[in-house]
Amino acid sequence: MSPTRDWYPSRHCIASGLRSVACIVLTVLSLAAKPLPPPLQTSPIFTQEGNRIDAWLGYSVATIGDQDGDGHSDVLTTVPGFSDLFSGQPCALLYSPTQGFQIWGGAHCAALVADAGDVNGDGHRDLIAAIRMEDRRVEIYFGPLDVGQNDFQPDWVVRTSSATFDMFGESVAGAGDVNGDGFDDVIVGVPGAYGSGTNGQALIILGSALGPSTTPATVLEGTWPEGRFGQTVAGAGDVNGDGYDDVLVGAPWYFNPQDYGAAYLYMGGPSGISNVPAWSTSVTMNSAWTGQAVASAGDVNGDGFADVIVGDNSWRMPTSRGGEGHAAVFLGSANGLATSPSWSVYGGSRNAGFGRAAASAGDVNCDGYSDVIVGSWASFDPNRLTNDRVLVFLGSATGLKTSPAWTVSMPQVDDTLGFGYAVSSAGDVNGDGSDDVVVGCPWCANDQAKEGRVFVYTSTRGCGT
Ligand SMILES: [Ca+2]
Ligand SMILES: [Ca+2]
Ligand SMILES: [Ca+2]
Ligand SMILES: [Ca+2]
Repeated sequence: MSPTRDWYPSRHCIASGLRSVACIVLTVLSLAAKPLPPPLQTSPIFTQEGNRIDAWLGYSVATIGDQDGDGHSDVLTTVPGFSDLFSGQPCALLYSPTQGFQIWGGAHCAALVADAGDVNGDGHRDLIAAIRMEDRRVEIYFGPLDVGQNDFQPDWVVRTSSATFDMFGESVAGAGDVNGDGFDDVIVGVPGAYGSGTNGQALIILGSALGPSTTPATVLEGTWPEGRFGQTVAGAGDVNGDGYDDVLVGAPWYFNPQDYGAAYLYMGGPSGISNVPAWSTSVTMNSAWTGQAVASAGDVNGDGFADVIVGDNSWRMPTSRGGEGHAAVFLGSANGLATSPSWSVYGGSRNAGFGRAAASAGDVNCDGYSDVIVGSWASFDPNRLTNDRVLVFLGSATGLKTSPAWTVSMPQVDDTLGFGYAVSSAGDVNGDGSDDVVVGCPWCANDQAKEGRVFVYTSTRGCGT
């Protein structure tokens, strides 16, 4: 695709309110100039294959800041298909720009990894991992991760003993600091917890100087039988600016009876997360699966209130557009999240699967507005029209732009790849001041079927220009 026209003023110009003559001249010249190239490279600075059949490398991707202290953000990915090879042994993989790609000793063949924030308040970001092996459990490793060493033992573990069907840890995320005590908190999804009035759960677990609590402070409950409440969870940031972080929970199988799938926002406060949702959204469309992705969008319009993104499947009529997928951004404000989305984008063709993964991209173009990355991947329909793609949309004073500033596609149409199944900000991997992105393709194959692959893309311009 062609890059969108955009103007990228320097940080100096933003800070000075564009008052200087140089900035005015720069503005005029920029507006008259050719469109700028995409904010991110279209070739990865780094890529790694699983190199083993069914390794599923790239199933989950995350950034957890700079763990090895080299001044560059590091990237973590899971490789859950190694679990039989490494039974009980380390198999999460970490990419450090200065140390390369290596097995990191921990997260026992986790399916999912996420940035837990700083749950014990020691100034280091911690990692939360969900393991789906002989049992389901969730582990937290306190940062800094022992890169290059074998750090086998998690610092915190919660497991389910006999409830193998509750899907414990189907989703995990950092929740931010929901009760304002200075310790970051986490959220764990249990979408298969059914029975006795339970219709899926999400557990809020509070951090402390000693680490996370062993029991949840709040158990959020779904309202619809088998709605898969907790299939997705995310920290929302502070959407209403009250100083307490808020959380998102998706229930993509919710059906009541016109709404298909739902996403909920729960507000933080001095005593933690309220167990009554402050906001919800749903789509009146069969098999919409609203909430298949929920994520903080960062602050896409720079007003100081965190914004959120919600993905749905959008099984639209006519069926020629069925399954194209859709994502919507809802803006925060002092009153909470807006009822209607400020940004609403569809996949554009049958079974494009747009919005099955979505995340904040950080700020890839260094303009002070958060940007968003969306995966459009892996149709099960062999007749679909588009390749797997990943797109980045730029924030602005008026919100997220509707045309992507950066798009990368897999070269062939192949419904088994999954390029964009997992997407995340990578933090600032190359140290140029602007944020980079990481993309997982767990069923990519280059010799071994479903070996998986991960891609890191860096910014083209950096800051200060
Ligand atoms: Ca807290
Ligand atoms: Ca809040
Ligand atoms: Ca905002
Ligand atoms: Ca930006």
